[in-house]
Amino acid sequence: MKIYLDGKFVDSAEAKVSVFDHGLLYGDGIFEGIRLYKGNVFRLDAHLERLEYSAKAILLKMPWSRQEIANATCEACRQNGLQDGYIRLVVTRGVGDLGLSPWLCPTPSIFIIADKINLYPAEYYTKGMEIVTVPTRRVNSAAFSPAIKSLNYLNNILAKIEARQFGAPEAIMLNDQGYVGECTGDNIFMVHKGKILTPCAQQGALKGITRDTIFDIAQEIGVPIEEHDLTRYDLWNADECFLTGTAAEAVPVVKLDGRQIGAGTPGPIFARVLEAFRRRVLTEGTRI
Ligand code: PXG
Repeated sequence: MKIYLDGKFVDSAEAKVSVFDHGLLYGDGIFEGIRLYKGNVFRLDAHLERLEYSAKAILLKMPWSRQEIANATCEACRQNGLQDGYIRLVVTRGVGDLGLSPWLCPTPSIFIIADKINLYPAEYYTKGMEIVTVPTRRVNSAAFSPAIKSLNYLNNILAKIEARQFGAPEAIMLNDQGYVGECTGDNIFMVHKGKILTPCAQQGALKGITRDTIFDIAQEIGVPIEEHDLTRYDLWNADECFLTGTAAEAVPVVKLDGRQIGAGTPGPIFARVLEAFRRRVLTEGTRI
């Protein structure tokens, strides 16, 4: 496998970063997870815009243009002969002495891994997923904005561990006020009386690229959609529930904390959303 690392393609065995990189020492860096579908990098421009926003939020000045990063991303897919896959684009603060000051690091690093993707089992999409709510709360959005896709995912990882301990593949994370934020690596949506609802970023949700796509799809298929504060009570009484993310795409949820949601099967609005999503992934984005 060839990895793009600071302007060059190198074999994966040589793709190494320093132990003094602050991305490793402090989680000081940002990333994007992007999908390649049949030679189409889905919404690449939106991912690179979010990367720029994350960089700006942590005062990391990226010395590369959006076009340069886009070209490197597409080239990483071509170099590895991929038509379908998963792209991990990482920008670290770079190498610096010990101490958390980012000004110790004069040069940020960038690397891009284009690889095959591990998908959820197909039956999650046909039968629906069973998930749980975990005790680990989402970090308060005033302390650390959930919109920053940073290299520090411990909050989500702790929740993921708890999900697994409860035998679930994904978990709902509530924020410190008890409102639904998101899942460990996915945004959450519910359907109630024909309307799609999802928490806003301030309640602890990443501004997901797939989430944005659901807003466009809802408009396309004529289903009202809005951001709304959501509690577990709302989910218990939802007609449908589904998760979205770059890896998960859109996946239905039929049980939460052992309680059946809606009819206990993937719902009709979800089916329309998924159908529209699978059409869009082939047309919206950048050809490699
Ligand atoms: N919330 C969180 C916390 C995420 O990490 C999403 C929502 C969905 O956002 P997108 O932009 O993907 O629709 C994410 C994205 C992985 C992996 O390797 C995780 C994500 C994306 C791709 C791969 O586990 N999380």
